[in-house]
Amino acid sequence: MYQLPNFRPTKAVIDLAAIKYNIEQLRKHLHSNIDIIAVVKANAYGHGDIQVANAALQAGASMLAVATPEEALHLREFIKNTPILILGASPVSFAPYAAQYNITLTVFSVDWLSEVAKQAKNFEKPLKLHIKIDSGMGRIGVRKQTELIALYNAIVANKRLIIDGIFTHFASADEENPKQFKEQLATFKALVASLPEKPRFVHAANTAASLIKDDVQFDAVRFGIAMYGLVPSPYVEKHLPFILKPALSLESELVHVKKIERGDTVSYGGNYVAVEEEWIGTMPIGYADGLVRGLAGQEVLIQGNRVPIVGRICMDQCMVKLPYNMVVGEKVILIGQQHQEMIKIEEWSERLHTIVYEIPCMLTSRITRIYK
Ligand code: PMH
Repeated sequence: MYQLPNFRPTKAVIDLAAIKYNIEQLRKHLHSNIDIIAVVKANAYGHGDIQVANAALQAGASMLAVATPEEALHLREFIKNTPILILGASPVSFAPYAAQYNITLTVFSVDWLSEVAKQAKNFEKPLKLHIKIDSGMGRIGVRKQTELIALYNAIVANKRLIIDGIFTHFASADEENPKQFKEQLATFKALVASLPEKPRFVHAANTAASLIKDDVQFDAVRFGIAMYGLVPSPYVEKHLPFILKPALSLESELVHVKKIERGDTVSYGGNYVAVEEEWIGTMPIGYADGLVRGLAGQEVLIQGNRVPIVGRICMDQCMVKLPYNMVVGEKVILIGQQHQEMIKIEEWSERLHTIVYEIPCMLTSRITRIYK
């Protein structure tokens, strides 16, 4: 793939070996006949869809899952034969493209299906479908047995449509209280059992369910966040069956270093005021890169020291308070390890009162992803 040279020193480094390691560990943890569906939606949670998908396939995944038609078509340009499942709703107008490019669609509405069925005779190849069950997530999916059977019959009646799978999604598999998880699992199992014939792929488990729940592997698991080496929740962290290796680090460099005097201010609003002589470094990363303003005060690593971001974060730049004079070009780690110190994605997500998932997704396309 053609990549422009990277002049700006701000970059996300993606360790594909870590991604492979995480999948290989999952492979060992699962029963041997279970397929791994690598969830690479949202540009592989911000890590880079094609590179992550290839690494995942090399490590033992056999299917890819995305959220939108655009994401599926982008993958298909580079990855020819692997099944790609779109987990979200696709417009009827996309169905002919899906059939042509071997992209599997999620179906949960009889109305949608009858519109697609009308066009199906013109499809170049049969269209593969996975039925989505809403067992309690309340997002998309069939909720009642009558709806499910109607959908099933409508698919079976059309020779150009194939029921390749049926699946559901858990709302709270990563939480300590198992009540909702158990109810969802029972609902899903009962609905699957009501079908005249089991589709090839029954799947339900996300990362949390794959790692810490029993009796939930069915034919395949959908592995997302842990593939990137991140843990869905503190509860899952306590029960992890194997260690995960984070794949993403974020780095930059000092582009300017200066001494300021007591009373001097830093950045917009002038609300960071030096209380003594201070060394201030400037880094070329800001909120337009995903270093959102709520991260003011967050520490970064320089020469193995924890150093705080001071003043307001600007669109393209921000400032740090250095412990002493340093040279321009000094490396800065915003996420990752330097010497004995480590800044985990969890540190950012806690500061921002969010989940780890959101952090790599919010690094914008201006940040070049480098692969190692
Ligand atoms: N399957 C579906 C349908 C999903 O929506 C997701 C993640 C996964 C599997 C993978 O989950 P994991 O990353 O926990 O393994 N979806 C989302 C979401 O919609 N918001 O955050 C994560």
